[in-house]
Amino acid sequence: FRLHSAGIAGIREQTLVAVKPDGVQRQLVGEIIQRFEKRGFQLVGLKLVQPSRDVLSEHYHDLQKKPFYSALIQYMSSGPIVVMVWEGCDVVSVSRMMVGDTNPAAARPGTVRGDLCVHISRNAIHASDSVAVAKKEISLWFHGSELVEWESCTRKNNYNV
Ligand code: IDP
Ligand code: MG
Repeated sequence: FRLHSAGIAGIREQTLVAVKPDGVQRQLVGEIIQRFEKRGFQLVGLKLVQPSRDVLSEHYHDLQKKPFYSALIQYMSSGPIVVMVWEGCDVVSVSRMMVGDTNPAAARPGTVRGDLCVHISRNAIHASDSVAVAKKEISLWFHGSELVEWESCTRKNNYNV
């Protein structure tokens, strides 16, 4: 547990989470936000956007050569998404655990994908897969002025710092 050495800095890690078009259409936004809130993470950015193909192609540039790439861009641009920045200790890796396997059929019950969806082509949620990628994704989707630094009154209870 690295908080003792990292102190306050250790609880400032941030990740990008997005409710994909199927999740918004299926009215899962509240449920998904609630899971991150209840876990104890802190919301520092939130917006509903109709993503452009330009931003999506940057967001998924690593997958350009995959056979499902064009279907993925089509899916992701098919309607509004909710993008969020969540902050907290180990938020990147913990969010990935909360999201579950890319393929919902393999996602464990208790995860977002394991509880709320069934197929890899409509898997409801995105979360950054590393701290470095999170930094890139946050700056791709948010202007600095859209992120709010605020003092959570639960910090002492969540982290004892
Ligand atoms: P991740 O979202 O769990 O990080 P990635 O491998 O980064 O998974 O893939 C990004 C997204 O591309 C997935 O969430 C899913 O929407 C889509 N995707 C990945 N693999 C497939 C596939 O085999 N068929 C269809 N869509 C896929
Ligand atoms: Mg990924």
